[in-house]
Amino acid sequence: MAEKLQPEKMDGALSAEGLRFSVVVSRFNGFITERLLQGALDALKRGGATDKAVDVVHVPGSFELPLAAKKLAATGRYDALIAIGCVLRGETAHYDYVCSETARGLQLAQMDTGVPIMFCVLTCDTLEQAVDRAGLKGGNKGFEAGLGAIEMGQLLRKLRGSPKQANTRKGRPK
Ligand code: INI
Repeated sequence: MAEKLQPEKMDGALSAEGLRFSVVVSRFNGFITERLLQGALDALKRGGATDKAVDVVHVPGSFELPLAAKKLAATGRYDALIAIGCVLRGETAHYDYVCSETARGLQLAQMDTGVPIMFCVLTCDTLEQAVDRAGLKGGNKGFEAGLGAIEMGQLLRKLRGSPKQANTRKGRPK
């Protein structure tokens, strides 16, 4: 039987040491977004981030997240960003516009700048669904986004061939 292929594997370590982060937070539905922010900061701290390595920026609503995130990412100061918002369905189509443009704008921002931006925008039908995801039954999506930011920040350093993540095998990042 042929030997199994053993491909090189690559991923980002879950260590925030030496990385810089920015968290952009929507004030709209702040009851939820502030809890997501606490979850994100908890993950960054547990990962080894220091106070100085993390900036927090507030914007009025989720719709404003993409522009602020893009400007922050373009400074070149950050390894990863976390965008936090909470959109709750109302009686009109407003919800759909805010959700789709926020998602589209954040994706464009990370693709344009090359800086990972975690999508921590809850899009819920009810407040109960949002509460569940901000520290109750569904965990805390901010915490998950914090872990994602660390992993993607490390992975991007590897992909850029940062000297800090020096290669130990010829020609390929470890
Ligand atoms: N912004 C939110 O972040 N969540 C919402 O649920 C929401 N609703 O329902 O209206 C919301 N609207 C504000 C929007 O993000 C902008 O701040 C506003 O339209 C000004 O541009």
